[in-house]
Amino acid sequence: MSHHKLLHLKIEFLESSHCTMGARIWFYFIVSLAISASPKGVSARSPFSGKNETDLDSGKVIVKNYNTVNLYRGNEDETALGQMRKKIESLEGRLDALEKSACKFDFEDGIDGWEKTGTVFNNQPTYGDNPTARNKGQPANQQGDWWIGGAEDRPSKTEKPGKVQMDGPQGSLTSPSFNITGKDISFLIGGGCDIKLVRAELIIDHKAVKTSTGNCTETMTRKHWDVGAFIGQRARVKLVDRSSGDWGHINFDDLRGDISCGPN
Ligand SMILES: [Ca+2]
Ligand SMILES: [Ca+2]
Repeated sequence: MSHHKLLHLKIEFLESSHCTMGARIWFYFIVSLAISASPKGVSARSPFSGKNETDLDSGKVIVKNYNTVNLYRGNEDETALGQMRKKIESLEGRLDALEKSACKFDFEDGIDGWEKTGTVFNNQPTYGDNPTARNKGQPANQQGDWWIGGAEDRPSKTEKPGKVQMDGPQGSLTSPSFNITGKDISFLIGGGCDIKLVRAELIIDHKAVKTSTGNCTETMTRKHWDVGAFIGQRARVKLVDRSSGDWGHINFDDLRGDISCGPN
């Protein structure tokens, strides 16, 4: 039974002229017990816990706390509002996470959204540690299972491990655009080391504002760009291969940092 109904019952019973004093006291005692035993009645804010509610000594029963029910309901409304607010915050958090996950540049789901020129990136991304599969002695150090290996030729799990296309093919691979939200962008980079020929570029307004290259080893290492000067701007990352000579390829994976992929 709700507190509201109990309170009404109590008032009606106590106001009845057929009710004896002893019966009134007992009734009050039973109703109070019922309320204090109910889950909500355990609360210190029970409508029957007010100090001026009853005056049993004088033989009168005065109900002064009827408004407390509304107050109690008000508290319940506040609790419901608080829960709603928490739900909204949780939904906002999930939306935020979703937006960031859409900005994942780790090639674990392929290279959809990246723009290709030339032929060098036609067989990308590369599955697994392909250099180790051919005993190169230079582990790819990729993030996850998939990465961009400019000289590799293993675009599926079923392809023969260790297969290469070598340094001949050239071209570029440009990421979808993203917002720069802070000062740090980082990525794994490996392969050639002639920055004039093979590199990663940060493109803003059609210009390369940052560049980076590998260390003439297949093993990728993490490098950082300080992009504090470009916060709030829209950017893309472009992988460039303009070489067919020795170490004429670039390896790349796991672009991350202070970026978001939502609209501006
Ligand atoms: Ca990866
Ligand atoms: Ca090449």
